[in-house]
Amino acid sequence: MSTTLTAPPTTNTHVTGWVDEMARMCKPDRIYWCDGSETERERLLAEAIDAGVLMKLDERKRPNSYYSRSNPNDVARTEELTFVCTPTREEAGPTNNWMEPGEMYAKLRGLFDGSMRGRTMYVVPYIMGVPNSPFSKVGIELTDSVYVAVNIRIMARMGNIALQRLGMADAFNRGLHSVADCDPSRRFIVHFPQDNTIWSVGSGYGGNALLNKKCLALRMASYYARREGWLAEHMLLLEATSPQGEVRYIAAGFPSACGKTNLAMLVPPPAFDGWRIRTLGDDIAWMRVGTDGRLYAANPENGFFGVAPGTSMATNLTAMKMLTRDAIFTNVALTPDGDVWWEGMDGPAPDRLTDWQGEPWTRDSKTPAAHPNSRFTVPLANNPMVSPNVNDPRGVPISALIFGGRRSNTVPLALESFNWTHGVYLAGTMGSETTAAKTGAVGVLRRDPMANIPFIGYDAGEYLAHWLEMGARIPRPPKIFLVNWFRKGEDGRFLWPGFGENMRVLEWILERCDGHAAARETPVGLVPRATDLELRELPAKPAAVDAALRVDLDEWHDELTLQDQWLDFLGPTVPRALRLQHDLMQEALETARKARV
Ligand code: OXD
Ligand code: MN
Repeated sequence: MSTTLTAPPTTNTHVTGWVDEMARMCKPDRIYWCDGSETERERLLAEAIDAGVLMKLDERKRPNSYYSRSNPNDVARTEELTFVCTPTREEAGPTNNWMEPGEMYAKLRGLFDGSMRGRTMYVVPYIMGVPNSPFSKVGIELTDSVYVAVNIRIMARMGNIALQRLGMADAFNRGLHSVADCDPSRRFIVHFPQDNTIWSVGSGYGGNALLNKKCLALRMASYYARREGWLAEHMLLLEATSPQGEVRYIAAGFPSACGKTNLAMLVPPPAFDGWRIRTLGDDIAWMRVGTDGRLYAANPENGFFGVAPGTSMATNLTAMKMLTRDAIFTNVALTPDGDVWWEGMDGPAPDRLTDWQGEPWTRDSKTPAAHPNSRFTVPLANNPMVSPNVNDPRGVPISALIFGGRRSNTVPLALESFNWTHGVYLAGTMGSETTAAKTGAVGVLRRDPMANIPFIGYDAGEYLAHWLEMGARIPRPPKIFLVNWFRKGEDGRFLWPGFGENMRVLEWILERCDGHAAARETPVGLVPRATDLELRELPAKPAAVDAALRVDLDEWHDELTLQDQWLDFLGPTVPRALRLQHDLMQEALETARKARV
């Protein structure tokens, strides 16, 4: 029998009955109900330090901040071990792993049976979204990881507030998580959308273990969003204020570790004096049609779980400021004086460090000091440039939807779609070179619809159909754009300087939304000419900008072939409108290729 350390702060028998049932299976020594209080925060942190899970960083250098090192076999999302267990395989579609739900439950029960022996089961109730918002959702995660409990406390509104919001209802996500023996051969991250249930075993990594984030707020939410007529997307949210004081909102989707956090916190270059970018979110957007016919978006998270390497004063000043305190760092390097370091941080590397695996590191070391997917977790409120509207329960009205992949070729710096269907085609067939945020090879081109492929909780063809239907449901839809910050020249160097300079592209996009800026029509979309962009003081050569903006008809010929293969792979549920869109682009492209010779 487990000892209950704190009394359940609810009489909701749907909750208490389920916690009892899960405890009977996992057999923890103790059960602890998190209330979300400040006292509890200290208690959990002390427990984590005692258990060797967290280390306190030097209080003078990095106040109220902690360091954690994971098992080296557990440093990224494991998509190959992530499942969506709908009643039929077709419902999960070709981009998800699938197993019959009964069979999967049976397999996982075997792994969870007794997995929490000798450990505490933390009951972590949370709300995704602003508590008084129609957008928000309640979940409860049962976990044997104190690291997970303290991270969810940062990433969501956690504790009694969630149980109060739930009242006596049954409408909560049931998350069960055990690190168990952290063995990759017994690691599963499994979604049962029909039961509003997620079971995750064998990993403590954020995206696999903080079930509120990728599992609930994207995979499960996307499943419900389709049924209920809204969108759950892998997108940042930013607020742009022009020198004239006009405020506009942009949602932008990029694959993991492709600069969402940096774009959400962009600092405009000096030539953009008077512009201000403020952040609403850096990873997830829930979007619904508002009563005024516009698309409204809200960030369901309350914190940032960002990639550390590459973050510096030059690339993301705002992030560096928000990380000066109250953060948890995972798998970065440790300095001898109790602070953190990662590759890409300003200045030269310190002489000596302890690397992410706990080994001594010097500047001559051949391996990186911080893991390429090392992370920080920090509260949203720490961001000095957070938007004052971040907690608006209605969300914010979106002017532009931007999608971007990491493409060393083909895709120009910016591309505006001709209309909603064309935008859904461009985003739905988008490709991106893989990064360290997931296990497996890095730099491999894969198709990543809406930068959301790891997180679409159902058949991807149906997902694209849902996007088309959403267009028909939004009386005043945002425009859809593609961008590419990552195109390279023949010398292998990036053509566009990126980071703050991306403001130049954002300005063009906002002006296009207002019908001001000009663009050139190409067979694949509307592209800015160099003269359509504000390029004053840009630290790049005009030839590089021209190359970044170029639509190469031959590259696009190959790209359209790959896109066609992708639609074939997705299969019969791909909407016909997207097939026709492909054919239309191909015809236009071939006409242009013939006209060229
Ligand atoms: C993330 C990811 O952690 O996309 O946000 O992997
Ligand atoms: Mn992400």
